Amino acid sequence: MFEDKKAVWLRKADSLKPALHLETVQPVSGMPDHALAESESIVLDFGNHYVGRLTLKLESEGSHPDAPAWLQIKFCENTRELDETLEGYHGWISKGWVQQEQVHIDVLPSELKLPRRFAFRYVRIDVLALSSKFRLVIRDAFAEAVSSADDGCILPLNSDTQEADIDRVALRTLHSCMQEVFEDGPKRDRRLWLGDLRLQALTNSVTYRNFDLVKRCLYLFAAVADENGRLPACLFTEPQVEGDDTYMFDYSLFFIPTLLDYVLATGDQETKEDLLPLAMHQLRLADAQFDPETQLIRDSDQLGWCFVDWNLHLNKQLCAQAIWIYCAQAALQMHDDPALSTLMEARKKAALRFCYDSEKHLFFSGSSRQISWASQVWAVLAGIVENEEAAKCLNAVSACPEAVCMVTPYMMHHYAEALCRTGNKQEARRVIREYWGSMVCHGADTFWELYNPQNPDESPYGSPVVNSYCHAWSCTPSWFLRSGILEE
Ligand code: RAM
Repeated sequence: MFEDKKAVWLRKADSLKPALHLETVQPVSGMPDHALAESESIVLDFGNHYVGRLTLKLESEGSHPDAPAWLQIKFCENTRELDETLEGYHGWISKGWVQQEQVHIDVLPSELKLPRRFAFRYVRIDVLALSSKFRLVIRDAFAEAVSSADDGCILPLNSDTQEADIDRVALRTLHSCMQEVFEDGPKRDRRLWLGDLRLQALTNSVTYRNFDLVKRCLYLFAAVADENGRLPACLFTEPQVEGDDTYMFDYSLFFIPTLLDYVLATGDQETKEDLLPLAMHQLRLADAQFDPETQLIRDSDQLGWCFVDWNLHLNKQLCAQAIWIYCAQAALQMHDDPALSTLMEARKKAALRFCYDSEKHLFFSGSSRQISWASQVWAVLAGIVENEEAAKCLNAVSACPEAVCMVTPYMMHHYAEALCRTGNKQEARRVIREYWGSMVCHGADTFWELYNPQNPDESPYGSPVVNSYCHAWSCTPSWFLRSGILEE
């Protein structure tokens, strides 16, 4: 499907590849004032989060080096990573992501230019071995930082200090994730994910306004649709553009609101006409997962069939139903389709009939009738309940201690947006100040992939050692603070 189009779409994406802005940066502290002996460690602090390549100018002091200098160089996005080790890590995500190198330097003086791109504020250098006859001098250290975001575009934000801090960190998050595509995290896993793209594009529209990058990413996804026209959850760009073999119900559908937001922000009708059939096709593909009798989506216990949030206990059935409805609405804003409209209403009714307790004002999900924050949030965003009823639903979940909680800034974004939708902008602002503000209080320079205030060590991967501390989907406070959505 769409086979005749893919080569052209890929060419369009290629032609929109951005030029990266380069910046040479140096540590603001931590440069040693003495020659280092074996077993010594230092921490260079670059003063902000950067994505780039490190160069060290190394020399020796004492006798002529009679052995290699053996160094471990660790790149950390925040201070907690400085002392973390890989020992005992048995998580399901590769430990290859941990930004740690060991190098042997045979000849001194020399310039060590690490080829790999890292995401970091801190660089810890451990001298694993020298000989007793010489010491190591770090004469100079600098990094060539890269991003496709142009900070010159950013207008100052008129707000109090806390919100200005949150906005600064959110902007830095987006800045570091903006490379040749909107990456999900420059530490891990550097791919273009549809769910992350949607929120980055939204924030980009009121900050860096690099719409060509959004357009490029839309075309990249279009070019990697599979033989049935289904969009993968994410894609690789190296060594050549290729879709991942991971599909998620919600992520494929999010192509639709991402396209809509892009068209609304730019008025680019040509791209809309070009990509709309593929967008509409995602809704049709999703139909196979609905029970034609009830119009309720069939649940699944397959991990990741639908993403929603990283809480591994979350049942996704109701969220999936709501996300389909939400995306159908986005499609209808681009294209009138009475049959789709009727189907959407039927699916709203099904959610109310089979999954809503109208006395408690709570949606439940799955055969265990699970109550979660995510279900209420998505039901509100999809307009399954509206106005006062929607407000009651969000109030009810906040008074329900057993409700399965939200653990990612990604899900918190949707909560804050749902609050705005019910008119409770004050509470949305409070949530942003409390949740993202608390990461700032913990010293965040960029916002994290995962943050559960109740359990700061939480990781869906088996250990926080592979968590990413600059993660695209957490950049949306700048959208809230700059788009006007929080204004009464
Ligand atoms: C994480 C990725 C990405 C997200 C997926 C579903 O592994 O880092 O940000 O979209 O999960």
